[in-house]
Amino acid sequence: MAGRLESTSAPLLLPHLSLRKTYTLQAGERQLDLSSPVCMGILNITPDSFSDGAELASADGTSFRSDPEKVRQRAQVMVAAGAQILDVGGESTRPGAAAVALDEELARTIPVIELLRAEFDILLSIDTSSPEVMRAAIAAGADLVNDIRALSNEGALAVAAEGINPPAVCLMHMQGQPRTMQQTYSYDDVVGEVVAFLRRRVADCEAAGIERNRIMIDPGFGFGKSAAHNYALLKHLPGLQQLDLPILVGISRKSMIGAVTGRPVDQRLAGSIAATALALQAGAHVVRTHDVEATVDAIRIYQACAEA
Ligand code: PT1
Repeated sequence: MAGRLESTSAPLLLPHLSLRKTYTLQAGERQLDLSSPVCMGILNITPDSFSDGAELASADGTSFRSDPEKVRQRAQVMVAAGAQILDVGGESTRPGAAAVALDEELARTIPVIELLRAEFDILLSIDTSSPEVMRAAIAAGADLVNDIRALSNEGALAVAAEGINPPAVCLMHMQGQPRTMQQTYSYDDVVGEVVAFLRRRVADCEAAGIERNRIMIDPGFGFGKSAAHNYALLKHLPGLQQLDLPILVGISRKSMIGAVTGRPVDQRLAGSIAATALALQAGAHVVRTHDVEATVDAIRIYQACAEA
């Protein structure tokens, strides 16, 4: 890598390209090579138009159930487009969303993990904060626990550390709780506070017995942050590299894209991809997205540039 950069006549035009560290994430018994960035496809099992979950609904019932055939198809399309992780979530965590009952979250997510595990040889992620859901999802074949609350619920750290081949974990920063997080937030130094928070949670994980090679970090775009906070975090994403862990970003279709482009959720693809390219250049290793095909193209363009 360094040799390639030295051979160019205008060194360090894109300085972050030379700073990327590579990792291998241990996730259950699987390994994820992060020497080039990877795409995590979103499979939201929620009655939520933002996330397309509504399209996965089965016809009947008052509680939300997904149609297995639609889920399988959506997953198949994402895997064929190059997703290396599928992130299954049963609790909407976008701004304003209410909490979901444990039984409902289990009923939404566990059958989906089981069906995906039977069909796909890729990393499966469970997007939850509930230790009960984590344990059931891991038993059903999940390799990664993606927790917007960074394993802060009682018992979550212990579940994530359990067993001989524990899951990987993604620790995310959030200020407040999804239902109200966009009503009030305050920072003196958003980048410094996010880094300090993640550093503490990583230390808590290690103290609970979670090995470092199973940990990813995430600044939590849109979670208790203004558009300006989100863009400060994107600009200063290289600052997260001081924790020496893989970095996951979730930008896809979020209000930070709408705030700048003025576009509604269904017209935010171009803006999301532009922000993704910046995040990749700033060192992101995993990109969580609804739009796998376009995101994988962005990753390929980034990678070609990095290797030039
Ligand atoms: C994320 C993420 C996530 N985002 C991880 N998990 C969501 N690790 C769910 C908006 O501003 O970034 N990282 N799980 C979705 N949450 C949001 C938040 C959706 C904000 C939309 C917004 O529009």
